[in-house]
Amino acid sequence: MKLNEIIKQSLNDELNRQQNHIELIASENYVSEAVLIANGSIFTNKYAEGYPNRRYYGGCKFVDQVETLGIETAKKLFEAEHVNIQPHSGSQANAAAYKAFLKPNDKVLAMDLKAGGHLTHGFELNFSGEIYNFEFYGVNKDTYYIDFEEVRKKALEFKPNLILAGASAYSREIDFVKFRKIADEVGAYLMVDMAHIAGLVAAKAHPNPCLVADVVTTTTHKTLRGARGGMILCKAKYAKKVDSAVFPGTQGGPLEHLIAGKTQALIEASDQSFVDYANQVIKNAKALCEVLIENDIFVLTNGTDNHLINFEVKSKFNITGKQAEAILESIGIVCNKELLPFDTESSVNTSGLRVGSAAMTTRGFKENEFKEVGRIIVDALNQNKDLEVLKNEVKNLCDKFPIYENIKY
Ligand code: DSN
Repeated sequence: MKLNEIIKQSLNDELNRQQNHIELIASENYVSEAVLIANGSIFTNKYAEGYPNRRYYGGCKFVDQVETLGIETAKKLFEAEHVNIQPHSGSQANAAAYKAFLKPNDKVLAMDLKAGGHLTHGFELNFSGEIYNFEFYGVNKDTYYIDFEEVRKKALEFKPNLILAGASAYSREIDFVKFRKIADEVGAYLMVDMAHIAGLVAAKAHPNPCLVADVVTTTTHKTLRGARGGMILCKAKYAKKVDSAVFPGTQGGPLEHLIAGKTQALIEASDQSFVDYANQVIKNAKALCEVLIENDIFVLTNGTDNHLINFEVKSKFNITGKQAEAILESIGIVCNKELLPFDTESSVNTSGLRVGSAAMTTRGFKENEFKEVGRIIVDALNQNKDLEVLKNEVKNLCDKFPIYENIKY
């Protein structure tokens, strides 16, 4: 069978889109061609319910080899005692982690979605908010850093069964040891969702939550630059309950082709070149941040320690985050509107943007390119320069840093 024409055309269009845009969505990246090969491999055909060497299907010898390699590579990379590499996504990883450590209606203290948390951290319309009893901490109104006084106060009052650290939109190093101390003080489990920063953790460019948390969840496709999916890392004493919560608790057959893609990425992340990459990601985010701050844009926390920057557009440019996202997309820069802590706009409009440096660092951008991107963003949002001129500048930058030269559908 030939590839359907519409699918073929869409894949080529998407390839062109990815080549000709500056990708600043903080949760996105460009995987290696090797990861793409693994993702699209013949493991797609294989059922393998269960775990390596204890499956509910025959013919699992080769998927066992790869899944075991992925688990062992992740254990070493993250200094974790046990790893489950089967969750289909970060949400699935969180669902399984909750199931392993909590009963329905148990209490969880997590970061508020409005302060930078995630849907699966207790949002009322999400399964997490429906099944468990969530209370939230936020960030300090002056500094926009996590307010540990509030975390401790709420923990003492609420007496959660589990405290959850980790965020989708937080640009500063997270002090997991402080969270551990508070969890110990109130007798709660500590869970960390390191989805955004997993690549930085792997490269030791961010403190490692696996050293202090009871359980750590992550996606594998953000800064970690692997196949789309999830992973759970935990202490050995929790291995059985975590594995049971993934299968049969919340999932059936694992996606072994994506497990191969995750494994390939974990091997790539074990190389010195990935350490260099992760450090460059941080340098690049700082470079972009500097340009925004120099141009009097309100950057939350006044900087960044990781790959991510949240900034306000409403007061400086008199537009919403939604409008800013559209203007930037019209010149070839892709990012997302962001509801900021204490935002007075709706979640549809928002006052800000979230940008990240992981993807363009993979393409080879260094500080100078990120400074240029910062200047283009400011010019575009100021709306005092011809957008066609800026669009050409974006295109020229993209042309200098090609992607997937060997791929055509
Ligand atoms: N939606 C992802 C993000 O963009 O941060 C998190 O799952």
